Amino acid sequence: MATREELCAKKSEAIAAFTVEGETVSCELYGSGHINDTHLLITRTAEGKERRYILQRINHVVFPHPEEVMENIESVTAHLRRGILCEGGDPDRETLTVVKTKEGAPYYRDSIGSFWRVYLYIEDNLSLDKVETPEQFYKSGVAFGRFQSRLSAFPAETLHEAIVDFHNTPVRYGNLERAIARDACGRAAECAEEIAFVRERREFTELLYKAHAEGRLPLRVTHNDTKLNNILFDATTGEPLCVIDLDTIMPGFSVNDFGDSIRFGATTAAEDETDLARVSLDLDLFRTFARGFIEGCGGRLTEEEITLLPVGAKMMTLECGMRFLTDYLEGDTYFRIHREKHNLDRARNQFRLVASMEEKWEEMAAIVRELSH
Ligand code: ADP
Ligand code: GN1
Ligand code: MG
Repeated sequence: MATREELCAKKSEAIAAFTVEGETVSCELYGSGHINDTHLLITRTAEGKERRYILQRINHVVFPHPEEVMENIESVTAHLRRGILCEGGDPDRETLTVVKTKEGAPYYRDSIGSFWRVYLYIEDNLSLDKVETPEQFYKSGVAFGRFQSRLSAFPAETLHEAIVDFHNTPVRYGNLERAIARDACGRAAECAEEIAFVRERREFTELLYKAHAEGRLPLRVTHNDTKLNNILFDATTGEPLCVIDLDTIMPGFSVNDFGDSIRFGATTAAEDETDLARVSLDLDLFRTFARGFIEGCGGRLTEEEITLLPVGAKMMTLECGMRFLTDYLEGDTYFRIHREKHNLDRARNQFRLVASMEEKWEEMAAIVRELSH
């Protein structure tokens, strides 16, 4: 494992490999993603013009085949660009632009085996870790719905499965049981309550896969990581500008894209809030986002998919909690943590949100029924 210092040295090696304009002015860690090492790279050209880029070290423990991830991103963004151009939009701001290496590749592999990529920095953007106004959340629903509908004609069979079984909740359940059985860090005893909570919901984890097997739920090309901070807003107009973090685009269920946004955005507290009394589902935000998402999907969602939207919300919240708990039991090797027990705090928070959804289940169902007419 390389040290942070070694990685810093590799950063310069990586920058030199790409066709970025000008000389480096600065390159600092940026944003609040849990997975990749993201840097804002600022350069200055010979004419004195400042240029900005996003330089990322792709987490290749999480993404074992970064070259396949980049192949997916290149073909998906090419498809999106064509659609944006047809609609008279600006593809350089409304989708990600991959900057190539001097050898024409979409990524660079450094001398210690880390993978790097560069995107054009999307200027004048606003990145949100928390919903500020209901209107904003409604618009993010439209944007994620539209994103899915823009990809409805994309040939799904050409996509690599970037992370196998990423949102296969029954498989995630199995992973958790294995982590409990191994108890590699001796942490299972302290998580007895959380483990019991998940076990009581084992059958629920299978619900969407059953619906799919029975032909009631189609596979679509989905984003699979629809957190609010994976959309950039236009800082001037406040409109959603660009869906980012395209690493996990794969065939999946529409209701899970809906659900992950609810998990992160329609809660009354941050994902890692430790005061659980502050964590609950905000039904107004749930309604607002559902309205936007259904609208953005442009009539493509089936009635069954609309009915299953609340299930998607609970599924993604339970699954995310299970993933945080698994990572805690395995010694925090997947999600970036910023304090001790961070993953356990996140898991507890997500399970509290699941419980809140269960308390408000009838209202959630009534809202989507109402919106489907
Ligand atoms: P992670 O997978 O770790 O979440 P992301 O690709 O989402 O990584 O990037 C982390 C953050 O960096 C984003 O939430 C966003 O704030 C910022 N970011 C990423 N790409 C761009 C871009 N092209 N232009 C501007 N900001 C970006
Ligand atoms: C990760 O990459 P980021 O921070 O946008 C994770 C998501 C989780 C999320 C929880 C590739 O998202 O699946 O829902 O953290 N991404 C990956 O906040 O595992
Ligand atoms: Mg992200």
